[in-house]
Amino acid sequence: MSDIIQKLAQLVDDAAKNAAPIPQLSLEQPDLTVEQAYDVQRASMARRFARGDGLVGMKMGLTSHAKMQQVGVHEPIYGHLTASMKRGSGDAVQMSEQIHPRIEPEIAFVLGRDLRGPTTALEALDAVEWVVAALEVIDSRYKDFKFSLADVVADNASSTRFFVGETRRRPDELDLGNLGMVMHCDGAVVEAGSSSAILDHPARSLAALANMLAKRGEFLQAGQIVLAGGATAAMHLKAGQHIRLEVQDLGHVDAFVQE
Ligand code: OOG
Ligand code: MG
Repeated sequence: MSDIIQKLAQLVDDAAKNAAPIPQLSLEQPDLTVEQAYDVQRASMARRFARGDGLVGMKMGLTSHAKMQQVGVHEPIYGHLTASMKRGSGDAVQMSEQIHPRIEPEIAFVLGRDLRGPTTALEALDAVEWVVAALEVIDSRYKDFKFSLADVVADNASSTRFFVGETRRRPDELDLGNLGMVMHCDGAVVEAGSSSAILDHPARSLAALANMLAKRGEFLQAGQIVLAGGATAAMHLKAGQHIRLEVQDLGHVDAFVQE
C-alpha cells in the first residue's frame, strides 16, 4: 500500500505544482479509505517540505452547510497550510498558478499555546491568542472541481492560498459565535453570513481539528494559524477582481486577482 500512497501523493503534488487538473483518484482507487487519503495528504505535504516550504498551520473545511452542499461532501475535513500559501491583506493571487480557483470567507485563529485533543470547544478557545478575518482560495486539483471525500482529503482539502487580515482580537473581545461576515467583489456584496454557520461556533471547528489530529498522535502548535472553514459558499475567481471580506469587529481583508 505504501507504494500506492506515494504514487497518489506525487499525482496530487504535481497537479498542484503545475496547476494541471487530474482525474479523481477514486476512479482508479475506489477502495481508498479516508484514513489512507490522509496518508496521501501527508506524503504530498512531505514532498513540498522537501522543496523548502514550511508548515504554518492547518485548515478545516466543510464545516458549514453551505460549503457541504456546494461540493456534495458532508463531513468536516482538514488540510495543511504552508508558508508559500500565505498572503497578507491587499496581496494578490495569480490565476496562472491556479486551475479553477474559488474564494471563501473564513475566521482564523492564531494559537498562543499548543493544543492537544481530546478537547472541547471551550478548552480549545483557551489556546487561542488571536482571532482574525481570513479569505481562503481553494483550487481542487480534480477536473471540474468534482471529488469524493477521500479525493478531497488526499488533495490537502483543496487548499491553495489564504489571506489574513491585520485586525487581531482576543476571543473574549468578540461575540465569536455570531459575527457578521460580508464578502464583496468589486464593491458588490456576493456572500453574506455569520460565523455561526461554522459548526454553530468556530471554536467547535478548532476543537474538532485537535480531536482529529489526536487520533494520529498529532497536535496543534503555539504560533500556528488555523482556518475554521468557509462560512458561505465559495465564489469563482477571475483576473481583475478585488475581493474584500468584512467581518464584524475584525475589520477587513482584501485579495486581488491577477492574470
Ligand atoms: C474543499 C475545501 C473546503 C472550506 O472552507 O469549507 C474548505 C472544497 O470546497 O474544495 O476549504
Ligand atoms: Mg476553506
